[in-house]
Amino acid sequence: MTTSALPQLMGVVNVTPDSFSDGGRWFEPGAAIAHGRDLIADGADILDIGGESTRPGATRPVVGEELDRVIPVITALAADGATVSVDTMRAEVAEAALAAGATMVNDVSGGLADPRILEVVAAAGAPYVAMHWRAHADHMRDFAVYDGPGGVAGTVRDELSERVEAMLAAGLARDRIILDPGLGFAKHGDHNWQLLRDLGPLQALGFPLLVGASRKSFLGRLLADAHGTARTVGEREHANTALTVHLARQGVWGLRVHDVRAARDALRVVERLNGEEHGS
Ligand code: PMM
Repeated sequence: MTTSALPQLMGVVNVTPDSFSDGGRWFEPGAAIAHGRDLIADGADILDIGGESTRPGATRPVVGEELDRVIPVITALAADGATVSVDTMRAEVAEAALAAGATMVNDVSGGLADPRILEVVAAAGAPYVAMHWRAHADHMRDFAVYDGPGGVAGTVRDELSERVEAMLAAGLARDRIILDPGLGFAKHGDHNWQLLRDLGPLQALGFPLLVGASRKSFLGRLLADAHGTARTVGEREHANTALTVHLARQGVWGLRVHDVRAARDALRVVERLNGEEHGS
């Protein structure tokens, strides 16, 4: 019976007009702050606040726009005492977010989009999530090719391993690094399933893993109806709950989720099955 620690739950606060999962819902700062508070009440360990949509085909906000979106929300939620991560690829945004109270940086590009971000994070001594990434959202689909001998799992491992070298060279401490396979980023449906099935090569690198499967389109396609129409974003939660249990049992460090309450319920079940006594 495994008794490994349960994953950290990172609740998503997208302060964007166009994220594919929840674009526009929390675009006003007041709505985003209230949503962050709800996620904490639901059991989030970390709030991940982002101002740039990475939906396939999305165009990037300019840096001033991104700052205007995230900084007021980070300031308010950090002042509440929440553990705040900023979801950004930009050094300037990471720097301002850390000054506003964020204590973690989640960079979907793993330092490729703006290499200076690594120096900013190293100087702050903050934990850094480096996701597997190949290109910006407007053309990432062109890069979804994994025909090397290691398959998708081996290729993602090798490319993240190169990013780790860059992080260490920039001065990040090894124990501040968290890796993420980047589900849905320059990956077709089957690539995501192969990664979920076989996290072993990535885990063998020896870093904690964060995984973000919540509401992604590969779940919508899995659950497509008889006409092949993908299940809508809001109706993919049960599939994500199944993945929450699967990933918790694989020993991942964290899960990036939209519905924290559902994920927390699933982790309670895992905890009970692991034999940890907690009431009835
Ligand atoms: N996915 C999205 C955004 N940020 N960060 C990490 N570390 N891992 C992910 O898988 C990830 C991310 C896109 O999803 P959203 O638009 O629903 O937030």
